[in-house]
Amino acid sequence: MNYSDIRGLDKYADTEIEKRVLKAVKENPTVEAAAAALGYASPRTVYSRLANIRAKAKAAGFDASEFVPAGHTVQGLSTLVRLPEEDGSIALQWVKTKADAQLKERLLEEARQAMVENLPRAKPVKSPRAQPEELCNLYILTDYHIGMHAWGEQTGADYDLKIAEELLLKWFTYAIKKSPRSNTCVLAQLGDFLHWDGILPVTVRGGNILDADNRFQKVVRIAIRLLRQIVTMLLKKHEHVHLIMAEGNHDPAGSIWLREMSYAMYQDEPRITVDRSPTPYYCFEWSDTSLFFHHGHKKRPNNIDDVFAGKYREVFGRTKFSYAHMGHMHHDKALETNLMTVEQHRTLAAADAYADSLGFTSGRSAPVITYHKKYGEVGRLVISPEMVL
Ligand SMILES: [Mn+2]
Repeated sequence: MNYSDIRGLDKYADTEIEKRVLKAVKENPTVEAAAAALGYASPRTVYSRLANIRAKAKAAGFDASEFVPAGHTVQGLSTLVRLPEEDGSIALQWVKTKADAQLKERLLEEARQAMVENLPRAKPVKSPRAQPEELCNLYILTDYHIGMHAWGEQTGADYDLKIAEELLLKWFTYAIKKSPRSNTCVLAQLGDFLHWDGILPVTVRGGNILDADNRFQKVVRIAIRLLRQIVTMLLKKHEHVHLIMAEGNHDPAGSIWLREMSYAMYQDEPRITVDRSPTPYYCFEWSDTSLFFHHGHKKRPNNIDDVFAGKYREVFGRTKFSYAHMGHMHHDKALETNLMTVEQHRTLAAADAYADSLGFTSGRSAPVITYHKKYGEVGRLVISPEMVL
């Protein structure tokens, strides 16, 4: 006898001895073992107690078919009845079932529906009123290092998950409000959005321990929450939002799921495009203006112009103004080569103990740069944390 034979019988065992017998049958592999555990000389006493319980269950309308698993139907019952000269009672009953094909299909469909329901697809946001067609705002966000921990006493400014979340939302609120109206915008997240790239807070290449705040799942949750809010805010100002989630040296894997997640999340929003390029060199074309992006971990500002011109030969060839944007070093640098203007940007994030120990003291800010279809860069707004906090 196995456990399933006595399922549902507990509520009909109403004497102490019957409860003990049911418990022993549940806990032992055979009725003989249950009898031995109860101190009975023979299993007959156990059978007899079970028969009494079943008789009570039957009188109360107990129905074995209630044990039919989901997606199955009853195919037959097999009953072991005691001899009439014993007491003629039911000793054992098997409920034989088979899979119900239709029901199974329905259950699978329900499961599928449930899974689809849970996929977080953003709802389309109402379009803003007509914006200047010829302008495109570029929001630069680089080396934000979500999950980094900095102790102000040591580094000059505190930084943790809470500060990072508050600062970025305030920065974008301000930047969106103060920047010129424009039809299109590019959100260029230039890499190192996440401070580390897996369960252990260590650098990807060297395995050096990073100052972290603190659980990776919290970092991921806040990163997603921030991006969704920022994108919704951008959609209220701009007709078209283009997203770049660049690879950084701190988040080579993290940036992959950031790109793919953004793409899946906004599939139903025709006003958003997402750069899913797996190469760490990105490009956006705005009529006569071409914009190029790279974190800065593979190429430095002084030797990157030919990489962009070569990799995006056609875009480069048909545009008149070319600008490359980079991060990684956390401080400002700009140079103009024969091919394009190359700019390395500051970050909004505070310095960590590592940067402090090496004597890096970069200023903190991020720009919104406005490009005209015919004239290239026509405006720039630089916003520091002090301006928004
Ligand atoms: Mn970096």
